[in-house]
Amino acid sequence: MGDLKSTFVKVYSVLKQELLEDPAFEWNDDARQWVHKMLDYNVPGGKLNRGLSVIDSYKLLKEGRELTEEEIFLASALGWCIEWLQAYFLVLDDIMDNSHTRRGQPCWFRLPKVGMIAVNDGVLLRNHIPRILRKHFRDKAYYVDLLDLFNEVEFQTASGQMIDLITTLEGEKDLSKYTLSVHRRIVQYKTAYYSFYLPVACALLMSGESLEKHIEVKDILVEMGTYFQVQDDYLDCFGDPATIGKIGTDIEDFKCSWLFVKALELCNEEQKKLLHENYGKADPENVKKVKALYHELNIQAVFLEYESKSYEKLITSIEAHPSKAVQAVLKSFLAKIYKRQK
Ligand code: DMA
Ligand code: MG
Ligand code: MG
Ligand code: MG
Repeated sequence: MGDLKSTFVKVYSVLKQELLEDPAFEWNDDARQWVHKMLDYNVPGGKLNRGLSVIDSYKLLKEGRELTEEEIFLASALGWCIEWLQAYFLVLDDIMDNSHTRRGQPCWFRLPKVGMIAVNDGVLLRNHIPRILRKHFRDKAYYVDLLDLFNEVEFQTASGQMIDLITTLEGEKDLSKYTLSVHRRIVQYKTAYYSFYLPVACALLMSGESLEKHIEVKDILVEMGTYFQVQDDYLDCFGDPATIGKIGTDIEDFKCSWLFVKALELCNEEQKKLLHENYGKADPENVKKVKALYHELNIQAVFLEYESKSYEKLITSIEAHPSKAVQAVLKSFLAKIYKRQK
């Protein structure tokens, strides 16, 4: 695994170099330096789970057959396209969520020299994806399907971000807007498709599979992605910022977080009043009161219960799948995130 990761990281340098020499632009030193720094700051610093999963999944789909160097390179390039997509969404997400840190450093837009240039950097990151695909996949039979896949998933993610953001407008007027079904819709779109379905779909396309034949796989991955975002909501409040690399802002931002939805379900009228008065405020005193109520309602235990139930359900659906290779892909993915602390 360590070896796979180092190969994967080497491919990043190749792709970066190609982008910095893209013949479609007349580069000068300033431009090249900016993009170089922007990429190093935003693309490779995460857990790389999504990117590595493309290679992992492709390997498992090949059922033990040794991969050629070209196959490893291509699977890695697709993995990096997902990491680029993620970087693009995160740079903009941090502006919209008014976040402070990401991956253990200030959010890109917080750097004094960057500010709102980060908006265009996000657009650039997004544009790098079709450039990478064009350079390395243009002559592949699955090129069009790949472009279509990235476009579809980007649209789903942006739509999820949109409902995540506009739900807070509704919620401020009316707390009854925050329900489990609204939460599910948000996280399915903003997180599950790009984080879980996309890596496996890339590996399937590379293996010559058609995606329409794998609807059950998609359903399981969307379920897994939903569980993953519930963990993200949990860690936003209860995670250790030093471990997760970011400081939570969901309470301040009035987010339709899983924790908040659960708290609303469990609280009495008096506690609901407290949530009304303190949720969605930037003052640390208000945030403290919300967190204290989460403790009082024992939300952590409710989460742990949810976590093991989700795991059991996922394992059951995975084991119902007819292909052992596909089962292995899905189980390996689940093992990476079960009970994660970051
Ligand atoms: C983020 O949801 C979703 C995308 C598409 C970036 P979030 O704001 O909860 O993520 P984070 O907690 O990492 O800011
Ligand atoms: Mg965010
Ligand atoms: Mg967000
Ligand atoms: Mg979050």
